Amino acid sequence: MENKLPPGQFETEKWPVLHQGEVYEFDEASWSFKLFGEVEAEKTLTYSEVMKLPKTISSIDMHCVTTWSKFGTAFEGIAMRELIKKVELHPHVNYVKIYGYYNGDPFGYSANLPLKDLMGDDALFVYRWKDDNNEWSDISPKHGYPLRFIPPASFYLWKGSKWATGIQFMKEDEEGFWEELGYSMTANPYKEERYR
Ligand SMILES: Nc1nc2c(c(=O)[nH]1)N[C@H]1C(S)=C(S)[C@@H](COP(=O)(O)O)O[C@H]1N2
Ligand SMILES: [Mo]
Repeated sequence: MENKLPPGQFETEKWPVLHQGEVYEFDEASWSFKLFGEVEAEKTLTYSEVMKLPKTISSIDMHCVTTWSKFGTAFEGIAMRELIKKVELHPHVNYVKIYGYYNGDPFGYSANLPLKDLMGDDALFVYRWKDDNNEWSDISPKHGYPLRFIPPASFYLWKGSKWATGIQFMKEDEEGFWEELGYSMTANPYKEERYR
């Protein structure tokens, strides 16, 4: 399955830019990352607290529902499983919603995902990538700086919230930004789950 082009997709070498609304401009003083929902105690982390968490480097394939796929981009970031360690989850938490900025609203964008699929090295909140010159550089504001979720390749890239601001832990699945507009809850590119 890996490195195989999903149906209806074409391969691109460059990393295209796609989002709704304005590009968020990072301000460390007002930035924070919130862990909330079905947890014993909610937690809000500062930028430096997030950046002190253990790092993961991994190479991830990206599949955008607008039909481009980009294979094997190397990212550095913080794995979902590291962030989860900061809170105590209630029993039966099966889904998460990952939030990001939309036109100045820190919780204006969101995407829902099943938690069980996000425990590996390929579910990363990234801040750095190996760029077109094969050098490590910060991801650009347009790609979601200072922190941007990249989902595993078994999900279309709209599940990857840019300018990430928090994770809501949930017992039941719940629609995010694009899902409310008719896009797939499960979004597997290999099964071409674009709409529902
Ligand atoms: N905050 C936020 N994140 C977002 C979006 C958005 O509009 N706002 N668009 C999503 C969509 S539809 C896609 S395809 C990817 C594109 O990511 P890229 O521009 O880094 O390639 O970002 C996703 N994350
Ligand atoms: Mo998209």
